[in-house]
Amino acid sequence: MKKEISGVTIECVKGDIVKQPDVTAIVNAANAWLRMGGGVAGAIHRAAGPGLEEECRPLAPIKPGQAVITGGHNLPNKYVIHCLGPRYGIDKPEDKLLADCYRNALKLADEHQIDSIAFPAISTGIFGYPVEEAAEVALKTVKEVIPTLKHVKHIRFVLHSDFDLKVHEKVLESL
Ligand code: AR6
Repeated sequence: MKKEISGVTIECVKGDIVKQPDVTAIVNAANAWLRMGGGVAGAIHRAAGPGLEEECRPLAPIKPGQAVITGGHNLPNKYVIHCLGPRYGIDKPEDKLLADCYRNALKLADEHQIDSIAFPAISTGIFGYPVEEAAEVALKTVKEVIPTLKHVKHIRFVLHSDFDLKVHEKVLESL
């Protein structure tokens, strides 16, 4: 499902974040130390190869809500933007910290003249953020940031399950 807001396309698809060869940057649901880990971070580091962890080392640790950028190494994407999402119930206020992830990632992308970017549902896996709440924060933040973007024209949410896709589509529809 797609929607256009102020000339920027927002899209929700079901899939794997490391299989988005047509976007310039993918976003990592990282850990503070920017190491391999599980979930999205594991998939990204496995696909990118050891050069990614090496490039990440001097950039770590990062704080909840922060975003940093690296190259894509063996991934088909030019860049990886690493965001540390809040741990639900622990890092507070979690909605502000989650919004910061999307805001900071998009700002960084725009500064690097990136035209297209794919996000996973940050914090909704190991970090325990309920997907319904996270989708509201994610999509509303993206809508809010769009008017400030000069280069980013395509924003894709890559969801791992039918349920997560449905939840995001419902919020996108209501934007
Ligand atoms: N592509 C797209 N989405 C995925 C993929 C994939 N390949 N794999 C999982 N998801 P998570 P978090 C979904 O746990 O909650 C890591 O170990 C998943 O179903 O990757 O921010 C880090 O090292 C869920 O909906 O990220 C951190 O320690 C969403 O992506 C911690 O986990 C996010 O799940 C970060 O936890």
